[in-house]
Amino acid sequence: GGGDLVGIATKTRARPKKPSMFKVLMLNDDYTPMEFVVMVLKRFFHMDLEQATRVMLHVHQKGVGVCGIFPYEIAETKVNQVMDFARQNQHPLQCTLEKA
Ligand code: NFA
Repeated sequence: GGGDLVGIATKTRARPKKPSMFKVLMLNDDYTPMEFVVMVLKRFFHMDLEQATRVMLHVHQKGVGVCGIFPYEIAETKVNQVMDFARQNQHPLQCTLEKA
């Protein structure tokens, strides 16, 4: 098994590795309305009004902020959902992934 590099048997078993986690980042821009960003954070990241407003203002003031941290496939889906919703509403809001 694992952990027996120098011949001492241990109880560890080979096991699938934990999924890598990815931050979903939101970027500031000059045009997307604050209310739209709050709506996005509530709709796709399940934030309440207070939390969504806090994250929106952080992005507005600092240029970038974390919407959440998820396994790759979920993070990618969230980015696509946000980008599609922004495009449908003709806002330039941008979202991206970064390995956590
Ligand atoms: N900066 C945008 C405005 O002043 C608001 C915004 C916040 C946009 C967070 C994108 C992300 N209307």
